[in-house]
Amino acid sequence: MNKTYVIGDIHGYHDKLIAVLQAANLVTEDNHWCGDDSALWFMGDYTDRGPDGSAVIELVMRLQQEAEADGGRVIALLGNHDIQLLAAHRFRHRPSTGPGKTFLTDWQRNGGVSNDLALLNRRQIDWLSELPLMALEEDRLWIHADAQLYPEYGDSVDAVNDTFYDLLHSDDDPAWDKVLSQFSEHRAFYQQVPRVLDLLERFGGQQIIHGHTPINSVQWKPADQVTAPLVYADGLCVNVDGGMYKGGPGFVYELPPLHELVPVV
Ligand SMILES: [Mn+2]
Repeated sequence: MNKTYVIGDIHGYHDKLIAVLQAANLVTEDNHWCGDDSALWFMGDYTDRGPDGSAVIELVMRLQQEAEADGGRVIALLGNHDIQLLAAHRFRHRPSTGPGKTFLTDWQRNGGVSNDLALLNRRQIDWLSELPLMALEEDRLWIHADAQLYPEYGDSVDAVNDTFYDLLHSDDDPAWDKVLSQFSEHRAFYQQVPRVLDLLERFGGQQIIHGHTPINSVQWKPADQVTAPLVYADGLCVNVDGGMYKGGPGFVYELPPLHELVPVV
């Protein structure tokens, strides 16, 4: 049976990413796909904060092609930092409502690394601008953030993704600005089971997989001890953000069949 793996927010930590992918036998010693027909999910936030976001983008793009050629799949979701990077590139000194007062300064204050912006090229921009904001697969709802913005942008996964595709190909900087501020929300699903059920009812799926909020900031334990996902909200939510930028090694999580996680009601 095909296996499904997921890895949380990378934030420029290319070497940590390589290490966990090699340990999971998904890439070879020289960093080529060897996951056969497995599926590997990336939850967004490829750049900012860490040293080499541009290399992370390049690696994910390449693995996507290699996996596809090998009967596997690499699925990459869009994260808010990816939108922030695109906004910094596109709008620069245009005013924002963020703390930095411009899109460029907001990005810098959120950990933007100048080299990532300098290296951002047409190929990367096109790739990032086409990433889905959410997905519904294997009866799971895959989203970057534990935040509440999603229903505002459509009634279905496809509708939301279409809205974001249009947004990221638009010059509507107030709309970009609004999205970025909405993504500053975290922990919207903690101890909020009814809210989680509402989201699942609207978009489908029995369980939410997300990143965006480092597990150590929820569990209050040292990031270097985080090597497994946080399953919470009665098993309805799985946080896979290992907090690489907080000092965590990161982890690759092989998703068990759904029935092993969700209590039968
Ligand atoms: Mn995020």
